[in-house]
Amino acid sequence: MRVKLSSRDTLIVVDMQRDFMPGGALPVQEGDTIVPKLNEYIGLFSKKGLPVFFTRDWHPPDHLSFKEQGGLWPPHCVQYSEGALFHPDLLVPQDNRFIISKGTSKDFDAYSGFQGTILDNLLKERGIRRVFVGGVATDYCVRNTVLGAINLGYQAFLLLDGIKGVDVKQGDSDRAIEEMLQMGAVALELKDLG
Ligand code: VGL
Ligand code: ZN
Repeated sequence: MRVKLSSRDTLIVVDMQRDFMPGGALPVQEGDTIVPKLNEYIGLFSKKGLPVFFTRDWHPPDHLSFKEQGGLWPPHCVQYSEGALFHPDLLVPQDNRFIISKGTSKDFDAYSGFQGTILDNLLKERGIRRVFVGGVATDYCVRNTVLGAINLGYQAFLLLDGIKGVDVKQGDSDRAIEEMLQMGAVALELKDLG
């Protein structure tokens, strides 16, 4: 497949933060291995003058998703902590890039970059119609961001060579990919993009 990028396209890089990388608080196995590929996507979109959005988990220390508060996860991506920083090798351009913090209040979690954020507004005011999504985790925040985009009327492309999942249950990531495709997402790899 060949997809030609246009001015109505954007890249959304989901949650490429230290805590989601090997050695972090909530590691995604091999999560760091997609950094070079994501950097290529980022370079491509940037070179074409297209905006790049970076979502990040940005939790208060007593966030409801943490085990101590009865949630599912160990504490991760606490606001201003080292674990909340992006992977040190991730290419974050100086211009035309936006950082979207989510899960920022204690009583509300957000797996989707659209939940409780102004991401939809920022895309709409720029006339964006198609979103290209990569990052972690395939079965959580990537899945929810892709499905959220589709529900909001965007065409979503899933960057198959730029995602990694956690697989709390074996096969979760594969099932999430199937579900996204079923809901209308289109699977792509870097070589498909012009
Ligand atoms: C995520 C679990 C908890 C993710 C965020 O980015 O996929 N997963 N918080
Ligand atoms: Zn989280």
